[in-house]
Amino acid sequence: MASEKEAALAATPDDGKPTIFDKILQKEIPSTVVYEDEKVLAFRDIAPQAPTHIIIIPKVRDGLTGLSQAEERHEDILGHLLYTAKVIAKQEGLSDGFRIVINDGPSGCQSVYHLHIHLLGGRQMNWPPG
Ligand code: DGP
Repeated sequence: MASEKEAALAATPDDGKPTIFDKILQKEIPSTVVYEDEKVLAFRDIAPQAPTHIIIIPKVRDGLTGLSQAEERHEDILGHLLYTAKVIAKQEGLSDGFRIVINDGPSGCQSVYHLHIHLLGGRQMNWPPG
């Protein structure tokens, strides 16, 4: 399996095709869903980098392939994604803290071009990140 960095450098930023997350949304490929509402879906990362590693995505991409593509109309969904991360952190029992990550573009190590938040927890994090 390619490393996350290799996957990110090989990824095609927004080629207009459905991403792996579209397939998860359509239930074409299975995932372990931990939270869902009318706007977002959250599921466990296939390659967890911490005991808890959850991906939170908007159900409608609406041009939001990455944070760098955000426009004013996305403010509500961006706020909802962040608030949902906090709700899920509580649900997962991450009372000592957690980390939120948004990778953007090749240098940011983004490999899936459907905006997503990583919620990581359950171990002591380090700083700076790699
Ligand atoms: P990023 O590198 O920020 O674009 O993160 C993409 C994440 O998506 C990465 O941590 C691995 C995860 N991922 C990729 N494919 C799948 C999949 O098929 N299922 C699940 N659950 N996660 C996936």
